[in-house]
Amino acid sequence: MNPSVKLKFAERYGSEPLIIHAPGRINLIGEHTDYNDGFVMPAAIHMGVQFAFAPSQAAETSIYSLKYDEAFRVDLSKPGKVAQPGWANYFLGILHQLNERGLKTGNFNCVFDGDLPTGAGLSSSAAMECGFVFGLNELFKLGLTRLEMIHMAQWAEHHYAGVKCGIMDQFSSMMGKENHAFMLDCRSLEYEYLPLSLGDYTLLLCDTNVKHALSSSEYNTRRNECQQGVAVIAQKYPEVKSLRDLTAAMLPEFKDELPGVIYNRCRFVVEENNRVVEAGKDLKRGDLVAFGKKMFAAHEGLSKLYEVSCEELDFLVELAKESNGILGARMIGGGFGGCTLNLIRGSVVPSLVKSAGLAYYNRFGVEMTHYAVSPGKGTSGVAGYRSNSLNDYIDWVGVKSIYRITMQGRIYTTYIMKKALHLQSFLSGWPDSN
Ligand code: GAF
Repeated sequence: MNPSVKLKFAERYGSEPLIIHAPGRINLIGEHTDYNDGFVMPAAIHMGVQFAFAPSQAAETSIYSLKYDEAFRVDLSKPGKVAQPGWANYFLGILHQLNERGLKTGNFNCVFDGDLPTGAGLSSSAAMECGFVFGLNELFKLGLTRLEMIHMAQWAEHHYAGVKCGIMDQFSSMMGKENHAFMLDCRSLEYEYLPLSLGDYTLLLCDTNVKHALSSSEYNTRRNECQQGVAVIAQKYPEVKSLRDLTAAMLPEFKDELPGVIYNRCRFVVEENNRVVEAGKDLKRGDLVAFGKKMFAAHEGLSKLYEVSCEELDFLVELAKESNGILGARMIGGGFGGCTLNLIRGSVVPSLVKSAGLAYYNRFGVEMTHYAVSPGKGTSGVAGYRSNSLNDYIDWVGVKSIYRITMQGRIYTTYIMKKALHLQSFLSGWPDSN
C-alpha cells in the first residue's frame, strides 16, 4: 500500500482523509470479447491507484496527482472535458454523471497516486475511474451500488477518454476477489469466482514498455468491424444481435459474404469465446497444461486474425513458447504494446526474466520490465475505513464475527486450562495459582 497519498494529503490539506485503493487487472483469457457480449476471465491485482479524500470547506474542489505533481481545480457545476491535464477527464466524466443523476457532493480535496505502469494494458484508467467514484460514494453517502459505479466508470471512459471499451476493466477493478479470477458473461453480467490454485506455477507479466500510438483509434475500429460483421450476419440470422450469438457452425457460411478482414475478426471472437468457456473447465479440473495451450492459441488469434498485437509482444510470446517451464503466454488488454501474461513455473522466473530481458533488449533496444502478479480484491477502503454499502457491511460483519468467535475461543480455552490446573493441584494437594 502506498502511504504517500495520506502523507501528501496531510501536508496539502491538513485533515484526516478517507483512503481508497482501486486495483488494476490482468485477464487470463477472453480478449476483445467483452464489447461483443461474450466471456472474459479477468482478475484484479494488487497494483492499483490509491486515493485520499476529504470534504473541503473551501469554495472549490481540488484534485492533486502525486505522480505528475499537478493540481486541478474543478467547478463541480461544470465538469466539462478538458484538454489538459489528460488525467482529469476520468474524474470529470464521473462528476458529470453525478450531476446527471442529481447526486450532490460538497466540495472536496483529493490526492491520488498509483503503482500501476500506464500503457501496460493493466487498466490504470479503470482503476482511476472506479476508485474516484467509489471514494465519492463513500464520502458523501450517495447510495450507488457497485454495478452502478461500474457503468458510470465505463461511461466516463467512452465519453471523456474517447475509448469505446467493453465492461471488463471496470468490472474487474470493482469486483475482484483475493486469490480468485472470475468468469464474466458480459451480456448478462453474471459472474462466477474461480479459485486460482496454481501450485508450482505463477503469473508473470513481461512489459514490452512500448505503446504504439494507434491503440485507442484501432480499438474503436475493431469494435466497428465487429458491428459490420453482425449487420451482415443478422440479415440471414436475425437472432444474431452481437458476435456472442454467432456459432462456429454458422461462420463458414459467411466466408465469401464478408470482406476478409471482417471475417477474420468474427472468427477470432467466436473462437475466443469458446476458449474462455473451455479454459474455465480446465481451471476447475486443475489442468494448467490445457489452460496454457489456450493462452498461446488466444495470442495467435489476437496477432493473426484480430491484428491487435505488435512485433514486441509477438517476440516475447515466441520466446515463452521456446522456454522450459512456461505453460502459456499471451498479450493482455487492448494490445499494440503493454504486457504479456505468462503462466510460468515459479522456479524458472529468475532465469527467464534474465534471458528474455537480454534477448528483448538486443532485438529492440528497449528494457523489458516484469511484475509477479497475484489476484487481489476489488476497489475498497483501507486502514480504519467503514463502508456505507450493504455488501461491504456484510463483509465487515463476517470478519467481526470470526474475530468474536476466536476471542470467545481464547476465553474458553483459558477458562478450561485454569480449571485443569485447579483440578491437578487439588489432586496433587498443591496450592494453585488462585
Ligand atoms: C481494453 C478495454 F478497456 C476492455 O474493455 C477490453 O475490450 C480489452 O481492451 C480487450 O479485451 O482493456
